[in-house]
Amino acid sequence: MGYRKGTAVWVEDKDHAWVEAEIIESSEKSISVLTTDGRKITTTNEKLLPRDGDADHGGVDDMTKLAYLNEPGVLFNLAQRYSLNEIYTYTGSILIAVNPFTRLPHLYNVHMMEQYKGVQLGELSPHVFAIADASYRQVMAMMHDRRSQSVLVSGESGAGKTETTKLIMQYLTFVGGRVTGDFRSVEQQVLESNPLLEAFGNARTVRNDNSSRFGKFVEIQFDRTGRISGAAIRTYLLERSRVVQIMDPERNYHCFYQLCASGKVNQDAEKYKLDNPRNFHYLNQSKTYELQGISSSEAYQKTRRAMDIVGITLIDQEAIFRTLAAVLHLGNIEFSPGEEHDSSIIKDEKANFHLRMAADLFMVDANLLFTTLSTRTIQTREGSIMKALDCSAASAGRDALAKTVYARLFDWLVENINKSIGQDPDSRFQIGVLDIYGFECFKNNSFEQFCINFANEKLQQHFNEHVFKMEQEEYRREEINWSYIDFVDNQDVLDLIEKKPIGIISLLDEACMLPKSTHGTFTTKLFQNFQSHKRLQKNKFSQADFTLSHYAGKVTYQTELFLEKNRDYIVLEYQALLSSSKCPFISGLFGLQKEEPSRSSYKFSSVASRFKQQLQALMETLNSTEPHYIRCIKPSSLNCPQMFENQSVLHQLRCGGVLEAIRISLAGYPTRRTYSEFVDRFGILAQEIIYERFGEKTLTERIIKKLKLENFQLGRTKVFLRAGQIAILDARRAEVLDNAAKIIQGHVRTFI
Ligand code: AOV
Ligand code: MG
Repeated sequence: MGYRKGTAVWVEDKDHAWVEAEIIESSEKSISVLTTDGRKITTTNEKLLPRDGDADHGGVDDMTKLAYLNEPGVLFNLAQRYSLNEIYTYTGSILIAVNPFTRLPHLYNVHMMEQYKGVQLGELSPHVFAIADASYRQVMAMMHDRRSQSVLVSGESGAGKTETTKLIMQYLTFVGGRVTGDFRSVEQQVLESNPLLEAFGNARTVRNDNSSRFGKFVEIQFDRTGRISGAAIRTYLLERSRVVQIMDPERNYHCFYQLCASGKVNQDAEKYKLDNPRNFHYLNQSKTYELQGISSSEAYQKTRRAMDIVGITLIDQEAIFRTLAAVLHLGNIEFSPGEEHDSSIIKDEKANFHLRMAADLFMVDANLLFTTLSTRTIQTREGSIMKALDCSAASAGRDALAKTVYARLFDWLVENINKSIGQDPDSRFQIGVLDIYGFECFKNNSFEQFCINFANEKLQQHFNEHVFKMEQEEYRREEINWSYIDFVDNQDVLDLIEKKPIGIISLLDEACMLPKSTHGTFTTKLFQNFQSHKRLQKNKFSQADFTLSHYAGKVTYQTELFLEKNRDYIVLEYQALLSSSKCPFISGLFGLQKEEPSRSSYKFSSVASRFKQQLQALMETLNSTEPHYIRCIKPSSLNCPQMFENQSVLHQLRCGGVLEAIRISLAGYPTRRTYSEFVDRFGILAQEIIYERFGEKTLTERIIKKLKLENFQLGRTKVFLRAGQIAILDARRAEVLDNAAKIIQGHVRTFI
């Protein structure tokens, strides 16, 4: 299509993704445009997209109101709104939330919550409260079509998922709370579970000072009258390696620093000999100890208070912090080679002090702790023999013990928060809120990224199906045909990952169980089984890598640590050591599972398979609910307010499936206008009939037919147009207006 001079367009740009421009010349061979920042560019048709020259500078609060539902249109609408501190925008019923990186208290006060109560989505400005309210109203709807709801919050690290989740919970406890003023009401407990879990499951990373290192699904239960009557929290895949290994400028879990700073509050730090975090190996691998704007000792008090409210007894609180202290001392136990070949002894007096401290705090025998760390029992046909471990094996074992203890402690917390808040067995309706890690693609991607991206594929499938269904429903409501939509789904990637008996996870589990397997044999087998799978690629340079084409882009995984990280073995010696603790809390952490004696002292269980099962259960829950989607966007990689990086936002819109949702919509009839909107804008194209006494629907049809457009549908209240047709209409409109202007000018001239 040739462009008219002056047509408003977007032109592709290396730095800014897209820039605003106008056509200055357009021929068969080349097109010249003038950008609004004054550059003249010669370009081609593929690098141009139509732009709404009449767009309002304030942007639109719903993307579906854009004249051109294309990538740059969506991007600039968000940017424009963000510059006005309008951080929320709808795309149909999906809420896009752009992280403001600054507190906006006026947005979230009680007055705001009151305003959104009971108001239809779309009547007020887009807001997270509007989504929360919509889910609450659905739960409270007439008995016969009540359905459980879920709010799925996604986005990359630092995009604002956790903050958004907390706002939803705040709103739900506001509308569904009792006015009792009870310090330990269910609502308070639900709210306080957040800071508590954050203390133990969040840490500073390069992307986010308060990054969640676990996934979380909170199900809030309601009774018949719409009051909150219980809640259940499920968590997913806590990052364990962080307990023993961190890199500057990241930190370990917040709770460790809080404990070390507790000296100003009570005697914990002194009692446990934890004066300074700089003395502990698990903390001093990174030089970052403080968080900007946060006092660790105040945070410690907040955690204690949250524990009080949630209902963790003082005795258990003491045991929890003592266990954390034991983990820190454990990390300082160093080994040096013993006299016997490949054996180890405690390195020096200092290490010995930490050994005794750790044993004291775990309330186990110090000699047993040492034996557990420095030897391993191997079962043979002749009976069991004790094998000494060399220094590196002993240190690795020490770290494994620390990780296991921490992971158990975290699970204990979740379990006890659930017990304390209590489940309402009579509740039939819930609102679930999901705060799970977004899609990740780093320079180096390991097993964690594989699991996280697997989870995102699952959720993406759910999202696509939902968007697709919503489209169909709109068409059905408007009583038009919709037999043409076809979209690429991601079932094939999911099969590749999780299908039994042969999929990536199955092959990985197999490799973990066979003694001679390595990550190399695992990848070889993978490529043998999926020689020409279009979602799987080899890496030219490294045999041990594989690349998956995810819905959000390609990710290359380095498999070096896949086998090790997938193995969640429980070393029986650790179990024996800690269940011998005189502290019931600690022995309780380890007395739960009765392990069957096996020939080796390792018992393999697969992290990936367990995660897969958890996801399966989550999907089943979600499938029985009506979903609401919130896509969080991180506009600035520097976490600064009022910065908007186009390329990165575009990438996130793509990963979050926002553009995919738009694509699905484009496959159908993306442009929909009520008949009166249509006639208002395009009536000018058929002036001869506009004053006749036709209804707006008939007028619309006449206008479209006059322009010989095909492929439109007339619904009950709206006209539906295929992609690109609005551009034709706009071009004709511009022509007519142009001519009219010339005629007027002509008149004016003759007049003068
Ligand atoms: P995340 O949950 O998406 O990251 P957070 O919810 O922790 O991200 O948000 C990161 C930071 O952004 C917060 O600590 C706030 O400083 C700021 N922020 C986010 N939302 C808002 C808001 N609505 N108003 C003001 N500030 C906000 V991760 O857990 O890392 O994936 O694993
Ligand atoms: Mg988070």
